[in-house]
Amino acid sequence: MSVLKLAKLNFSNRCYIFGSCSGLLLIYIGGLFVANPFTNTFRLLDHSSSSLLPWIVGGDGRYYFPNEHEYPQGNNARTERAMCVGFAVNRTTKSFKIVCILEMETGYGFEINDGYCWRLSETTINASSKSDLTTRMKPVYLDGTLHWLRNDGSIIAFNPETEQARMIPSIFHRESDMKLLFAADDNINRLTLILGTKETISVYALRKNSKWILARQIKNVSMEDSILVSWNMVAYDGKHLVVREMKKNTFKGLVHVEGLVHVEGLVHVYDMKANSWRVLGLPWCPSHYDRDFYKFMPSLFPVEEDEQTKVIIASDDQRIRYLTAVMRLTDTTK
Ligand SMILES: *[C@@H]1O[C@H](CO)[C@@H](O)[C@H](O)[C@H]1NC(C)=O
Ligand SMILES: *[C@@H]1O[C@H](CO)[C@@H](O)[C@H](O)[C@H]1NC(C)=O
Ligand SMILES: CC(=O)N[C@H]1CO[C@H](CO)[C@@H](O)[C@@H]1O
Repeated sequence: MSVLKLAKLNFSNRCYIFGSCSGLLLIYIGGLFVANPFTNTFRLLDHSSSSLLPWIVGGDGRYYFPNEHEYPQGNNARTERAMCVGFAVNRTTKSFKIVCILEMETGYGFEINDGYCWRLSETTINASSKSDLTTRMKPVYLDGTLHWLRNDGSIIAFNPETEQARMIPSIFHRESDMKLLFAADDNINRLTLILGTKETISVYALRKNSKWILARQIKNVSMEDSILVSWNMVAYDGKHLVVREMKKNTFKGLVHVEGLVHVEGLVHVYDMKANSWRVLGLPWCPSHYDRDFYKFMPSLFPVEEDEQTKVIIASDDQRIRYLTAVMRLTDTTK
């Protein structure tokens, strides 16, 4: 597989993709679903007894969290805390686990769902220094372990199978104008940190000694300052780096609405082997949701449950219409 498959997230109250792993999506559309877009199958999970998810997906203005942060809006909680939800698929057993990282007074705890129930892992981990999880930076699943990045560059690693947690004390220095992407290089099986300025994008790989080593430096894609609204690095797999640029609409003939800037998104892909940029497409995407891109690799992994525990959903359920629409986004034949 040489090309990144992207599933674009259409962010609205009704829809949020939490994760994509081995061809399965963890997605919220009025309910929490695990879906396989390739086989067009899905499964509804009960998230009501999770200590984190109702707070993230709720939208009624009442939010409470163990550390007593209050968010006035559900969408805020969603955009800023959705990265606490990790999604992992075990390719051998073809089973999935959802892991929520819980920030507590002195450290972190983990809540796990294996498709049936939510439970708190006995594992907790204390950090030696205080640093927040990097907002909106999705956890990276590598070597059977979920990794969450903190603002100081250290990483919290949790293995959903063994339920062992550890801190990786890596640090990096980031200038305030630098863009950041936490990812994995699938070729060399290493965690990767990508720091970008408008001129240069630097790719760092994590060594066994917990040091970030500069692996690669590439020139940015040329972006026209006069029409550039924002840009971000949104996906990386070791072969390709995906950059999303938001720029003022330059199409002629569009009715200009006063006070409203027409913004369009442009997706650039850098081929790490060919050392070249190309334009992937010009999808419509809302300007403020930079990170809503997902690597997607079709698989035949099942999501169905056994008949006894199956949650029946009417076929005309509104949520299924949305879910089907989102699953279609990943159709790579179009
Ligand atoms: C973390 O710190 C708390 C309070 O100091 C302590 O009770 C707990 O045992 C510690 N956990 C670990 C895993 O060290
Ligand atoms: C998948 O599950 C099996 C059985 O529990 C376990 O031995 C294996 O380590 C798991 N693989 C990963 C990558 O977690
Ligand atoms: C926006 C911006 O700074 N673009 C620069 C990207 O890098 C090229 C050289 O590779 C410059 O010419 C552009 O000005």
